[in-house]
Amino acid sequence: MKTVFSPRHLGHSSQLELVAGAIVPGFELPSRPKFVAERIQAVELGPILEPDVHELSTAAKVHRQDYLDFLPTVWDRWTAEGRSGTALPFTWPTRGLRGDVPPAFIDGLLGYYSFDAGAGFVEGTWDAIKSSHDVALTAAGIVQAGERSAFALCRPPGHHAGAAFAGGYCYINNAAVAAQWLRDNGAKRVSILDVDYHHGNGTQEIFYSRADVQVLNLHADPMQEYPYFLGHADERGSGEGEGFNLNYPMPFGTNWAEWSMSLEDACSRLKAYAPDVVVVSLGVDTFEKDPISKFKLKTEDFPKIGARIAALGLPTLFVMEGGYAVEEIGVNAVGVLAGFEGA
Ligand code: OKP
Ligand code: ZN
Repeated sequence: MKTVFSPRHLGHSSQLELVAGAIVPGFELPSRPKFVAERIQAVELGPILEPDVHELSTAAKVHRQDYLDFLPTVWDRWTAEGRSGTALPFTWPTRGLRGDVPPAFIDGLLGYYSFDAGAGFVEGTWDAIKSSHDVALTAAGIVQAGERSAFALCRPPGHHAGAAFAGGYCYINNAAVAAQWLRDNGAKRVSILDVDYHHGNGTQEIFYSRADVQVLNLHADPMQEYPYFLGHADERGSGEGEGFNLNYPMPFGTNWAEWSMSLEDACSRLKAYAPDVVVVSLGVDTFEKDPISKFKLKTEDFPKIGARIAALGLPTLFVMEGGYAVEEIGVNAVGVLAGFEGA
């Protein structure tokens, strides 16, 4: 399996986050993909390629143009106010406030174009976002060209990013852009299977009223876990998209025996949809030792995920999402890929 990866993610660093009332270093560390790349080399999964540069025209079909125009301007707007550090929002247009008028000033714009304070900007953030997007589209091109699978080693991740908002470490929804590109380049139907511990609220929002992209999400119950305000089982799509969004919320403590039952159901629903290609939002934060998650999957379980997906017998694009047990992220993520290849 070919991997696509860009070192340009490294400029996105020094993130901070608010955890239990304290501001601490962010968990989404620049070192994460290095452990994955090292493991790919150690097990000889296949070559690691640099991405081609892609235009944002496909991204503009799943994101709002004004949002895409805003992202590259954040750091300049921030420094124009004499600021340094990390650009972060602190006010959001929630119930009772107007969400239809973008303010003119940077602090207001950051709130308007986000749903939480989990996606800050430093000088290198936009370049990292763009490189992650390019990684996803380059890997999609490998699958479209006829290979059975490819791995987009994206950083930053994407599945919390919606049509016009960042949040939860995500800015551009890499898996959504890849799915849209695959639709535009021969695939009649695409399934997105999101196995990250957190609900992919952005992916759900983007495709919620569409029948041409099926979205299946396995995740911690939003009654207990981030992102809290989406991901319930009764969210099944709307209009033409009715029935094409499926959520599998699971309680804290879920282990392989329980998690794999959701995977089995999702795979049978996916099979019935008969897509031309599968996009896997591959988070490995379901791991028992993940520092921000509360599921109980073990290292030995990850190859079984890959093997189950391989049994679908469909072209498959893996897109990296979460996973914060930095030392083990390589073994676990590559475990899924090796399991897919039958290694
Ligand atoms: C991104 B992905 C407060 C907790 C918020 C945000 C988690 C984002 C996960 N600091 N945590 O789905 O792995
Ligand atoms: Zn996650």
